[in-house]
Amino acid sequence: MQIEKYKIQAHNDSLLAAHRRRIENSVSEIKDTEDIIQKLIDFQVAIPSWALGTGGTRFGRFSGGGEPRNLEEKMEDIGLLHSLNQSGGAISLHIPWDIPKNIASVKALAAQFGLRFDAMNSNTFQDQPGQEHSYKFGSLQHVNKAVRQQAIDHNIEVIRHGVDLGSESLTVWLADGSCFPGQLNFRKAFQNTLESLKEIYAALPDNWKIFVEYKAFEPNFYSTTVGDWGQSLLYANKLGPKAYTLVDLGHHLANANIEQIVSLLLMEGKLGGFHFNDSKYGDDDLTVGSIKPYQLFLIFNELVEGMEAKGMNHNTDLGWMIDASHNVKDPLEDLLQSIEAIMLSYAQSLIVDRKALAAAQENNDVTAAQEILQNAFRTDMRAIVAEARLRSAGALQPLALFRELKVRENLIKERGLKTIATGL
Ligand code: RM4
Ligand code: MN
Ligand code: MN
Repeated sequence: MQIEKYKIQAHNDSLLAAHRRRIENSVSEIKDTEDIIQKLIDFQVAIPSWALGTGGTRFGRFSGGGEPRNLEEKMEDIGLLHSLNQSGGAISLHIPWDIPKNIASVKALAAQFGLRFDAMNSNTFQDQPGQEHSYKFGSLQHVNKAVRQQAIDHNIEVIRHGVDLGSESLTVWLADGSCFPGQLNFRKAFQNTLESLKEIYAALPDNWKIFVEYKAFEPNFYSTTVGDWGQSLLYANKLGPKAYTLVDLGHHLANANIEQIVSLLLMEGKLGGFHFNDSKYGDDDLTVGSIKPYQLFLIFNELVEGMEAKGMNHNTDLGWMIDASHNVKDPLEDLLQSIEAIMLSYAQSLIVDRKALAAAQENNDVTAAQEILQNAFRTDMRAIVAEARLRSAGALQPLALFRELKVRENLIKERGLKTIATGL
């Protein structure tokens, strides 16, 4: 299914008068709105190929219907989403869940939907049918070189698929670790992992980056071999200039100060990728901004401040991706909500009065500093974000239009009620 342009146009026309009133009000209250709108238009977030189906937990999975049955249908879903909000113009593939069968036709489809191939993701956390060695006790860290080699070869194969598609980065997330004290020699596990990563690093094309993603716990519950940003940064530094740390919002221990982490990683020039989601307890993979919107804003505030300090391009110099699992909501609706939350936080972080904040910091004026941040966070940026969508031919209200057009009902008609997407 595709959404015809005239339907988006009609939807926008019906809402235009009310939108005009709101945007005029915002423009009169907020400085530099043209610059902000342009930045919002440029900002694109990748959608992972595993986020289009219903997610599940180890207790169960409740399929919602009309799930994409193959890579082409997943791309079609992202195309739908992108046509509604014009902010999800990239796809991130997980191999082997989504191995492209026909490169030329997959590329043509991507071009048709206006999508680019973002970071490739390898998978050595599951055993695949016919695989020689098991990853039960780890992959790149494994005590047996043959297992490590298999995992290295897999990552190199993922790079090859990425090269075919025009991707320029590899994200390595490892489930490696241990479940019980004594199970692992921490130093050996680290060294094995480092050596394995070095072999993968050596296979990277010149223009590629490798992102080392960390996670504090799960599926291993005693230790994780890339468990936090310190460990990830150690690997990234030892690997070389093409290696970066990837921050996934759900991969920290409770109450970690993620905004401080991203600030320092940016300072070191070692923040490479970012996975958006939200959580209350752990790696919950909930809709972005649904639980802790202020934290999301504070993180964006540091991202923008840190990128500005380094003269980085907000859109292209970091790999932005949503990494969420949709267990009870329609995945496409959930993704529309996530992108909206990202754009709102990004927009709010762009209006922080940085000069005044720096002055307050220099004067130890704690109250003023807090006021400056909260002023930005409490500013309603919805009309500005909608205006950016309008100018790039998206819908003023993507979620409302998604429902009006009965997109899910149509997908169920096309694909059936019982389809299951590959993924977790
Ligand atoms: C992991 C991690 C990875 C993602 C997998 C599916 O927890 O967040 O980025 O690829 O889940
Ligand atoms: Mn992730
Ligand atoms: Mn995760």
